[in-house]
Amino acid sequence: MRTQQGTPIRRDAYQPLAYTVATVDLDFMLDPQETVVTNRMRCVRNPDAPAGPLVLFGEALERLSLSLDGQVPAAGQVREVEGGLEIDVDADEVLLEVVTRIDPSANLTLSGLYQSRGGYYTQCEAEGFRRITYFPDRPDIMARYTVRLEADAATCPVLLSNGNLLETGTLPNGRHFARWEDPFLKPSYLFALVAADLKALERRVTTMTGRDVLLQVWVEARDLDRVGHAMDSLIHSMRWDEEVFGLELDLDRFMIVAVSDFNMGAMENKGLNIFNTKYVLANPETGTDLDFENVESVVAHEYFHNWTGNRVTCRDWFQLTLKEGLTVFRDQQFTADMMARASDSADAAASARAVTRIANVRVLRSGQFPEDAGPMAHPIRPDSYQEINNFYTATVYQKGAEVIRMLHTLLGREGFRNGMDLYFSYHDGQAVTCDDFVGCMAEANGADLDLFMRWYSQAGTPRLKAEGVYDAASRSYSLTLSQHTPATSGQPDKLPLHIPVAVGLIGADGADLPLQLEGEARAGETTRVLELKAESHSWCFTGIDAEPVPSVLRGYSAPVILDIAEDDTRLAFRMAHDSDPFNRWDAAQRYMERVILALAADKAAGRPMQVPQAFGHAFRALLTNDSLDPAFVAETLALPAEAYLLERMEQADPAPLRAALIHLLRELGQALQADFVVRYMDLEVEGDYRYHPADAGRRALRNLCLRYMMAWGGPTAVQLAILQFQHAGNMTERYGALAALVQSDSPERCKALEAFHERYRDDALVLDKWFLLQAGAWRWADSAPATLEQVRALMGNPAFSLSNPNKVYSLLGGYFKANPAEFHREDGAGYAFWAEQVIALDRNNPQVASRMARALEGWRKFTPEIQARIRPALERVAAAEGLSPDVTEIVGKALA
Ligand code: B3K
Ligand code: ZN
Repeated sequence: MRTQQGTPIRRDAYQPLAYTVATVDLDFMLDPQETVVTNRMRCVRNPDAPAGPLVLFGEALERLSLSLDGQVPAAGQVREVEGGLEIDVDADEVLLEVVTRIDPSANLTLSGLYQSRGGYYTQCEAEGFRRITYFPDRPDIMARYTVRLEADAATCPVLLSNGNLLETGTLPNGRHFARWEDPFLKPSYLFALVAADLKALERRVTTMTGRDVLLQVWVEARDLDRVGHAMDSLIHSMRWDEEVFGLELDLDRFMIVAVSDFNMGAMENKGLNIFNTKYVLANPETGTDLDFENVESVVAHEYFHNWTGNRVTCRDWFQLTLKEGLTVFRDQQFTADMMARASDSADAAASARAVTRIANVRVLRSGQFPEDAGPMAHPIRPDSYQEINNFYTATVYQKGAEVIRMLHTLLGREGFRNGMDLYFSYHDGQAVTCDDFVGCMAEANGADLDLFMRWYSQAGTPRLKAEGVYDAASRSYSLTLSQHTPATSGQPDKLPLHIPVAVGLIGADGADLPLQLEGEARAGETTRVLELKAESHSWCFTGIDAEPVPSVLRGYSAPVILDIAEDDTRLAFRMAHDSDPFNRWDAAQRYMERVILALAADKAAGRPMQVPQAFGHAFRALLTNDSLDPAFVAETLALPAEAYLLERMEQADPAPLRAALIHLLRELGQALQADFVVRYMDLEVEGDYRYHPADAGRRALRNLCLRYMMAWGGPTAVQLAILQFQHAGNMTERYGALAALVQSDSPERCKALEAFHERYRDDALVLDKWFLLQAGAWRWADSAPATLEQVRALMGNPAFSLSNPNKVYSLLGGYFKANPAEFHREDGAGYAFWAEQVIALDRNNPQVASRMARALEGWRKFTPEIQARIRPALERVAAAEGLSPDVTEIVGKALA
């Protein structure tokens, strides 16, 4: 049975259960405080498992009755054990009926069955189903479900569950019911129900084989004007999966439901996806371009899970990346294709793809690299965990997607597709492992991927070193690649990985050279994928007339840190000429990172800060280059994330880093003011708002110009910001102007914040932005109020609530995670506040508390003085009474 609290669960301890479940028939009598769940299931002995009792997990359940084949169990036949029940069964098959009572209104964990704004919703992944009824709640138990829901007709006119609707009817006392049947086998984590007062936007579409299907997006009536984009995104996702992978929707009805209180982004329940409102609702007045993009990609992600996750699922939770890494990769490809498709030239399409890739890599570098360098470092397939909910990580998701992308790079588009086809032909309807997936990729392509499997077992970000030597006499260029993965907690020794490295060589005129590898017939390509499989290997390129500039890791072909000796001139050269847009962006970011870290070092040492002139020139050259796609330029001139920069410091120190960033923004804002103004004026988007990459790119660069100008804060800048704020035709412009004002010391910032609040006071999602912006505010003048005091004050705003995850993520998450200089203030008050809030949150919602707790897990990267201030806060949380396993694991690992 489930282990004792605090003992880790190990991947190598996997055992199939002695009894599985063939069919489940659930009956819900919904009531806010006393919901009664009757669960009748046919349990069958598993011939492939060692003999043992029937195991049922259960948590926070009140058991009203239990029978076996209609009989009261014999004395001692049913045993209560930690985490559930064990039942001795003689027969190969038994019909078990268990009736439980639960209290949805008191369920603030938002796991299991809970209430939000008067409705009932479920969240079962990973282990929420056991909070609804007793069940062998593991992903390898796949069963057929039928569900009957009964609720008050006035407050919950809509009754939904997975699959197809069989029957509805009215009952006495104002109640009504619905019966649903899911024709597909599914694990319990994909179960869902919704009973609420909702309205749907509906569309009927025809699938690739000519089946007519019904699509619905369910929201509260007041939000119906914000669901069009989610519906379009769903239809685009369906088409894309048909075209690219030959995968069709397998149900007659597919539903998306939006709920305001939700721990994560969304959930892929079979046929009934439940979403955080943040990833469904978007219209021009309330959603930014980024919101539109996020809605599209999350809708796609959850839809794609229908095949990668639902039809083929995970054998155990250690295999989580099997569905998550693969599905993130699929949604990234989808977004890139959608962006490219909307572009009006091949160049624009290539740039749009690069912009998508850049966004993916930004998330990896700022979210996953720190994780890989801290106490929570784990392979994409972890070896152990204490609380599975802590392992829905950037490593499992984002690095997992990079691992799938490497397979795609190594096998090619067609080879990858063949591997996917084989995967579904072997494993449809099964719960499998990552080895099964990679095995199909290998078999379909006759490829040897044994070495590649190390990506699944080794944690830590590999360092890739590239060194080139030009030999004029032989007209050859030799490139040596070597790799090294630093030790991570629990994994001191690392082995070499199989790394695809895309490489190009740039000639003095800025054009790519055709590549000819010594001893190889094939020639002419300008980018080659080199496969590094050992600690070090050299490649020799021939027929090269003069020393080239190498462009290594094009398109970011592997999730590694590239170490390459490049002086400023070379970086500026690649920033201007690299034909690979990703690497061109990367060159700019490397240059900017170098400048920022040098400024921070000057600040820390008490020396005056001085932005190098050459950098200013290179920056200006990009800013004024109007032949480049504005979206790309915006990415190139945007600051690297502070979280990533902290990772790159010898000893992380947020205060001088922040001073460096402010200095850089101000200096550039002043020196290039005229260029910023010209660009700003040119980029105005005419006409009605449309979510389109070309328009979004212009708005992004325009907002970036405003941000630099406002950092300097001349009167023109202030005037432009106020005008944009007041006359914005959409949220991207309004929010962009507000952000520029807030990130400045202009007295106008307060007025703008008030006006924004006034305008959107009843709009929860827009207020989340308002909270986030203030939580993330930098201090541009010593006289400015401290952010912590602002955050505390904002917690008293009637729109704020500790029990709404979105509010917590915006205000507290914004402060703990997106504002390092203010959070790590010298008096340690930020840490005391953190401890207080983590403990308070943990009483109600351990998953949310744990996410906030993770803000300090990387504490050992900071200077010794900062560490000394953080430790007591960690110890205070660790010592708190009744701490959840979720937070216990995080602070335990941090302090270990
Ligand atoms: N599979 C869910 C995540 C569930 C998180 C549980 N703590 C959403 C997704 O990845 O699509
Ligand atoms: Zn997912």
